[in-house]
Amino acid sequence: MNMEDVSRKTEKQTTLSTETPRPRVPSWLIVLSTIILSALVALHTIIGFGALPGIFPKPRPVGTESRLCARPAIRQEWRTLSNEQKLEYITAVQCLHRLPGISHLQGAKTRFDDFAAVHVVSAGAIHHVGHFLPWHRRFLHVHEIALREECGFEGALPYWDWSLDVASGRSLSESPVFDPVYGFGGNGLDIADYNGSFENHTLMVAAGWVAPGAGGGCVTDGPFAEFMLSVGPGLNITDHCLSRAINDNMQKFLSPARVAELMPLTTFEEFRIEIEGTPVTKTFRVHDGGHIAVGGDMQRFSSPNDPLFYLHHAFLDKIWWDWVGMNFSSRLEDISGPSTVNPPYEDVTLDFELDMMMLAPPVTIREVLETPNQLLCHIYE
Ligand SMILES: [Cu+2]
Repeated sequence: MNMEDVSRKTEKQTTLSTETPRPRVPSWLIVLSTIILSALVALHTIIGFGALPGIFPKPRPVGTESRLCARPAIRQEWRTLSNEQKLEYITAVQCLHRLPGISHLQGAKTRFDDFAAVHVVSAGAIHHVGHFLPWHRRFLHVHEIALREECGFEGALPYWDWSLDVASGRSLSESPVFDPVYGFGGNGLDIADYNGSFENHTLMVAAGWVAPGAGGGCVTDGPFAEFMLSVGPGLNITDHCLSRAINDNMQKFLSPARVAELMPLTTFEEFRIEIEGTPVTKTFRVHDGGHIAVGGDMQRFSSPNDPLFYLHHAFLDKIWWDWVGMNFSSRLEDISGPSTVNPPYEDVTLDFELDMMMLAPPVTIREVLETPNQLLCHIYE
């Protein structure tokens, strides 16, 4: 093919392409499409961003894109981790327990104790208040940072979805979190006349609440057998072993239905009360239910003495984040509740500071609203 042929062919193609008739879109179709699109956008705005997830991605409030981190850590349910990942987490917790404490709070000998000590000292100010969930979110994050920076942990904090154990129909003690090798060990030694962490099980049964679980003594198997602690139990400062009293009578407060019924609550005020439980509610809810189901140290102000504290609270934190995700536009910045346990009450605001004492600098509630932001940088699987 010579140059003339090429130019003639090109010219022909050009001529052909300009001569091909363009499909004409009828004007009535353009008008109809515009109306349908506008209606969808309006509907989406009115009924919430979570309502049409398949059509629109979850939006972020204007200006927050730069607040989101690029590669958030993925917090997984304990049973979805590989055995290797489980051992990495357990090893990191044991490492924290070997490092000397820095808080100088009463009784805190190790870095692990530091966290229990701050929780004990803060306990009267961080429960049954508006910042209950934000404070614990930040507390878990600071603990996760310590595991990473001081113990070389490269994973993400796992969580324990106890509703899966309830749904299985088996005893809680058969949960993978209580595995003696790839878990946190099982129940405490059975104490015959154990009357509960508060010596009040007899009263609780009489009041028609729940019968106590067996155990009550030291955890005897697994990586935390004879795990020595110095803060607690409760407000005491005593060298003691990690204790548990696993209580299957608490299962009814930890079922999938109890998690599901939190989701439709429309205000943060209802949500925070319903997730936390007694004494504001008359019977247990998922927060106090999980603490009492494990029992022993986990049931007291010194509950971070049990490594399961972090997995239990991580699941509560996931439930809060899931709840926000149900209606992102109205729930993300919804915060309420008293800022103190005792009067005169003032409602917390987004500028309320979450005090971690010497563990970490304070941050505001606003800074922990989104788990995948630059500060927290995690999501839940
Ligand atoms: Cu707490």
